[in-house]
Amino acid sequence: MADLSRMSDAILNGDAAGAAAAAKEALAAGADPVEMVAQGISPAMGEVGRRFESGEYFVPELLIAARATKGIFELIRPMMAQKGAQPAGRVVIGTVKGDLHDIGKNLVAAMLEGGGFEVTDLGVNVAPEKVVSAVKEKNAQVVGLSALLTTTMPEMRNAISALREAGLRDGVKVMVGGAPVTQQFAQEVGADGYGENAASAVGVARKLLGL
Ligand code: B1M
Repeated sequence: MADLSRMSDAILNGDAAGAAAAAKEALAAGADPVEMVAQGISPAMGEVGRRFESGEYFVPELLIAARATKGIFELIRPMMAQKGAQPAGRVVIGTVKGDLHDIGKNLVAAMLEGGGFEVTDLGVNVAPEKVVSAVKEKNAQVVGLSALLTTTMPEMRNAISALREAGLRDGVKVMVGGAPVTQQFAQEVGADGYGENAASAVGVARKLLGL
């Protein structure tokens, strides 16, 4: 396993050029892109969130750390996509209406891509009707919904209701996640699965599709 500590440190310092350079070095040393997300980017961004909560970091530090991860994703995304010729399944993912947090959702999307899924990322502030049209357009088998605010969690229920009203609910599995979301909440809103973190989300999606 290549040393990912330089890449993680660069993310924590918001050093986009250093993070990309360290990621290139790790790849050259044989690092697996999926492991780079699970064992490098994901814990580093978790630590960024922790430092924000404890008052060590403020909004600018958060945003430049997130920007540093984007450069790494640009490097590794094509390599992740090459891994599997046949997609494991088609996933449509987004952060729910009213919610602009996308760092965790981006990690989940990257891990799913690395796990061989074809992922359509709808971005943030995704209204239920947009979920419905994307499921139709992409013929999606899994819908992934992320929420970071307690005030936007009910949008998960709204998106699931919209799928039901559009007659699509039986043909698609819904996975939910995000810091305030729990297994119990997932059951309450009628989701099929709950992903606690980016790494476990891949296993949940596979299980939902019986893989
Ligand atoms: Co905001 N924010 N934020 N924020 N922010 C939180 C969530 C908060 C807990 C901070 C706090 O006050 N302690 C709080 C919510 C409180 C609550 O709801 N009870 C909060 C607030 C209040 C707000 C604003 C309202 C602040 C304001 O303006 N007054 C505002 C809301 C804007 C909006 O959305 N409408 C706001 C804004 C922002 C920024 C823009 C500054 C920035 C977001 C930048 C971005 O995402 N591009 C931001 C950030 C960064 C945070 C914290 C610090 C970090 C979130 C994060 O990225 N964590 C957060 C506090 C915290 O969580 N420590 C906070 C790292 C990330 C890797 O973890 O997102 O949990 P996470 O994702 C994990 C898992 O949850 C899981 O896997 C991921 C990787 O392992 N997961 C899934 C996530 N989605 C999944 C989906 C799945 C499966 C697993 O399946 C589909």
